[in-house]
Amino acid sequence: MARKRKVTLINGPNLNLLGKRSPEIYGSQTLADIEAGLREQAEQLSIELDCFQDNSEGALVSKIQSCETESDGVIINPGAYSHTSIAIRDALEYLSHPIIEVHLSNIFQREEFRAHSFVSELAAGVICGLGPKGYSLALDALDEMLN
Ligand code: CA2
Repeated sequence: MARKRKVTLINGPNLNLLGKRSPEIYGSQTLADIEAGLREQAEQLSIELDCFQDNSEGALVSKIQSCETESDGVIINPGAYSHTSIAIRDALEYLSHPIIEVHLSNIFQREEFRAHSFVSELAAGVICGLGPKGYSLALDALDEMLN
């Protein structure tokens, strides 16, 4: 029997606050709600989903490094580190698996500093502005890529 495909969902700083503040920008679903929906979707697709969130850059870098052996594909919302972190970019560059970058908000409609992400050039695809649906679309895209 074929080995189950593994996808890691990584969320960066402050995304643990989803649903608790700023619903006008980020919506009303909590991160736990989003992860639960994605786990259901993953089960339908016979994908093993690992969900991870951390507020610190080092923890995110370590998690990304572990994905090389622990995962077949990565969905990442690096939060504000998208716009600042060369360490996260370098860790992602070392991965040989497909990466999909997701942002809940449309980063191009906001402050100018959000319009550049160090991650985007490494990503197989970038989804932004569609709220939590973006994670679901990313999982569907990885399902196709990993088949
Ligand atoms: O739109 C996105 O998903 C972002 O990655 C979210 C980051 C922001 O820095 C990026 O520019 C775009 C911020 C996440 C903060 O999340 C909060 C959620 C609820 C309340 C406060 C912050």
